Formats: sequence, structure tokens, C-alpha cells
Amino acid sequence: MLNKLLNIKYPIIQGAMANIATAEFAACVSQCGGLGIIATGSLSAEQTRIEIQKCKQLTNQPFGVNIMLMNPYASEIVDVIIEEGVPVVTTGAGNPGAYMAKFKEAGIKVFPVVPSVGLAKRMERAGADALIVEGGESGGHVGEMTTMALVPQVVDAVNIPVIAAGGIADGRGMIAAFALGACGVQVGTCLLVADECPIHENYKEVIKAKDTDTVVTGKSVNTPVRSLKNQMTREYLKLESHIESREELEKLTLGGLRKAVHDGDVKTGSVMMGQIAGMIQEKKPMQQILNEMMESTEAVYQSLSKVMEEI
Ligand code: TUI
Repeated sequence: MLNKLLNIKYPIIQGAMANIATAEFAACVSQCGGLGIIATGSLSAEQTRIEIQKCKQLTNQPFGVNIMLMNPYASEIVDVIIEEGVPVVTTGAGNPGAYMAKFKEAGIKVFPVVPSVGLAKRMERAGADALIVEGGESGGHVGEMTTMALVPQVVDAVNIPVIAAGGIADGRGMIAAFALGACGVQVGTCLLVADECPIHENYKEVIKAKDTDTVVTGKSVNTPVRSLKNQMTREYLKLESHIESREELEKLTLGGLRKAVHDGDVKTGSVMMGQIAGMIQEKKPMQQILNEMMESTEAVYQSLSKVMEEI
């Protein structure tokens, strides 16, 4: 089980959310029983070092760092993570193969996020300790496959632990992930409404989103990103039909994330969130979110034998 592998209370990893998952946020998740992850998608190497050191001050529980592989500072960030002796690393938006040997040598556990069976197998061969298998229901940078179809196929294809991500926010999702062969989950969207989540109040309007309110932009330039439908996504999709410059389009998303998170500009900003946003109804403390997820997991598990009896 994931708790044993990581020495944490709950089998829950916090998804890396650029501009959101600061040292304080990651430490809070770790203090509440999950694995907090510092997101470095928008950080330099030295900013990453400061965040790691801050997190060490704030919690004595294990925490990890995510490397967003499209970040131009990714390689320096890897060195900082090794120097600071972070126990576990997750990676996203690319293939971390080039850094694997370095991490292994330093005794750091590596959990790459994978969107396909092919990359899952390559990562196992390269020495990954576990895989975070993420379906396109997630917020942010996404693959094509759904969690439901992808997780069992990866479970069948590899011999290392699998953690499911994408569309999971309560005990039903957690039990479904276990049923598909995962040993834990990674969640992001349901943590946006935590009282301790440092996003602008407007971003917390995630609670108003309904099931069909997110959309994927950037498919044409190979950077598919799921976010809340708004003026930006409408303009983006219009531009996308005739502009092919990745740089031009990225200005709308990457810069837009900061606008949404810090300035609360949810009209022209990039309000990344997953499809499960429609189910998120209330703002509450982080501890309550994680406790309720575990309590409902137990309740759903108990109810399953009744379902089976009635078949
Ligand atoms: O990385 C994420 N989610 C993210 S990163 C991010 S910051 C950003 N902002 C604007 C534009 C782009 C990024 C926001 N959300 N999730 C993990 C994830 N990784 N999902 C999919 C992948 C992935 C995709 C391709 C992993 C590996 C991969 O490999 C391709 C290859 O090289 O074989």
C-alpha cells in the first residue's frame, strides 16, 4: 500500500499545481496525513530551494517535489532536489528519463506521471519506483486517455505500484481506483477549496462549476491543458483553429494561470481544474477534506458487499 511505501497516514498524494502548491500548502497536506508536493512549474532552482527549506521547517512529515519537465530550469531543479535530500519526486508534462540515474544514485524515489501504457513501460525500465497514472479528466496538462481505461491497462503492463489520478475526489473514486488495481490516488481539484489553499477567492468559484464546465485547449500545439471554460478558453479555441505558434498560444495559458491564481482574473486567466469540479460543493479545512475522503472510502467499501449480493 502507498502509505507504507511513503510512510504516510493516507494513500493520497497531492497533485502538483503550479503557482498554488507552495511550501505552506504542501506542508499542510503532509500534516493532514497525505503526501504534500511542492509544485515547481513556475519556479527557478533557487526559488525551489527556498520552498523546500520552508517546507522542512513547517512539517516533520514526508513531502515531495514535482518537476514540471517543460520548465526551462528543470535540470537545475533536479540538482537542488538532490542537494536538499527530498525523499520523493513526482514528474509531469514530459519524460524524466534523463534524470532517473541521478535520482536513483541519491536514493530518491521517483513517481513519474504517465498518460499512456507506452510511457509507463519505459518509466518502469528506467527505474521508476511507482507510477502516477493520470487520466484526461484532470486539470492542467492532460493526456488523451480516461482514468477508467488507462489505469487497468497500466496495472497489467507493469510490476511497480500504480497510483490513479484524474476525476477522483471522494470514497467512490478511491474505491474505484483500488478496484482498477491502483494502491493509492493523486488528487488536486478537490483540494482547491481547502481553506488553506492560497488561491484568490474567485478561483474558489470551482464550487459553482458543473460537470461540463471545463474544456481542453492547446491540443493543436501539443500542450493540452484542461481549465474552466471562460473568455480565455473561447478566444484560445478560436485562435487555435488558425494560429500555430505555440509561444503565442502559451501566453494565454501559462501567464494566465498566474492571473487566475493571484489576481482572481477568472475571465481571461487560466483557471485550471479537473472534470470532477462539478462535484465539489463546499469550502472546508484541508484536514476535513482528507478525513472525509477516507471515511467515505470505508463506507463505500462496506456498501459493496450489498451491491454484490443483489447482482
Ligand atoms: O503536468 C501535469 N499537469 C500540469 S503541468 C501544468 S503547468 C502548464 N501550464 C501551461 C501549459 C502547460 C503546462 C499544469 N498542469 N500533469 C502530469 C501530466 N504529465 N499529464 C500528462 C503528462 C505527460 C504528457 C506527456 C507526461 C509525459 C508525457 O510524455 C511525452 C513524452 O515525452 O513521451
